[in-house]
Amino acid sequence: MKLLHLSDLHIGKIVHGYSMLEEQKNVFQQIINYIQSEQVNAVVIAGDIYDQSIPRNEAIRVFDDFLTELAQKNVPVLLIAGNHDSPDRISYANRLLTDKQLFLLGSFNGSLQKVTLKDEYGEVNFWLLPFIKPLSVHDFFEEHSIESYDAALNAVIRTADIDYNTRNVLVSHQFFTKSGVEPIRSESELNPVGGLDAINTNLIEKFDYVALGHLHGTQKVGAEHICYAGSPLKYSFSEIRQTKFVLLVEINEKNNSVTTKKLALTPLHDMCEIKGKIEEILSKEFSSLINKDNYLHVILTNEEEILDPMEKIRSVYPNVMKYTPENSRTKKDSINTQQNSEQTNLSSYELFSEFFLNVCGCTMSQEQAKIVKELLETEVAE
Ligand SMILES: [Mn+2]
Repeated sequence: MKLLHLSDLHIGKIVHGYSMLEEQKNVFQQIINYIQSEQVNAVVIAGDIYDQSIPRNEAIRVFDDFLTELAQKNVPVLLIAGNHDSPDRISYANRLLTDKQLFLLGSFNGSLQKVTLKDEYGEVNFWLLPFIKPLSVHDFFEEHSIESYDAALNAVIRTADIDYNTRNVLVSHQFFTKSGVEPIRSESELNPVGGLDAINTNLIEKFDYVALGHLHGTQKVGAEHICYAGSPLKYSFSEIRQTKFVLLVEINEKNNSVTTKKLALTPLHDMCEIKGKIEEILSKEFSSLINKDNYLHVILTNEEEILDPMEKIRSVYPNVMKYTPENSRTKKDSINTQQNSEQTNLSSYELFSEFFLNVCGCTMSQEQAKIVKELLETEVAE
């Protein structure tokens, strides 16, 4: 059986003010082409369908078109909600859609959901697990104390009726790590604080394949058969050096190794970074070497302040998304902020007083101080 594993579509995402919808439509067409050329038997979408829990109308339409086209190709689709999705919206009409071989699971309802597909070697069980938090799982397992993501996954897997003598695929959208191995992370993932959400891969090693979503860089986690497909497009400048892929997974007889192959995706506009003084960057010599359609992050190294830098850059590079000054002043500032944040244990009032002093050059009057204190108190009360 050949699966196409994708994840983290983030349909409707806006990156630095630029809508990604046209990019997304284009990349979905590439995915449809792969389904045809590789004769794929099922498509697994491991969460973060939309970028927002209440997606914009245009985003819903783009997903509707994609899903309809998959259904018309008669390819079963196994899909779960990610942390960006609204579980109920993803589950909408899902009982009706199973007739079309579309298996959409938004909410966790107490146990892993099984969907069985068949190939020439027999049955393959797909276990669908939408994104879960310890608190949301806790209600279903009152006898256990579930305080961590690791404990939550443990309870879910342990209570599932999985026959490991048959072939099993887990579809999940959590942050899995192999102890001691640092994963590749991206800014667009919305990292939760610390490593509290990390789950050890020991819990899922017995599956024949684990189709993961959540991390935006394509990667294996501690084993050949536990994979993050990554997002189909670059969604932040931290991903500029990544190539984006969907994974073609081939599952044969039980215990015959599962193979994965990366199929590359090409964006309409690539995302890159250029660096230099503004006069260099705007020069013909420099700009003729750059694809001007690309989405750009421009790092300006001029020492002096530049008036309307974005406008100047845009006159040559229409798709500039962001610029950052980088000179002796900004380097000094960043050292200062680092030092400040190390010693910051100040109250909101103290922080504001400091801010006022920096901006106005004097301390607040008694009356001003009173207003700020009152405002801060109402803020807390709400
Ligand atoms: Mn994501």
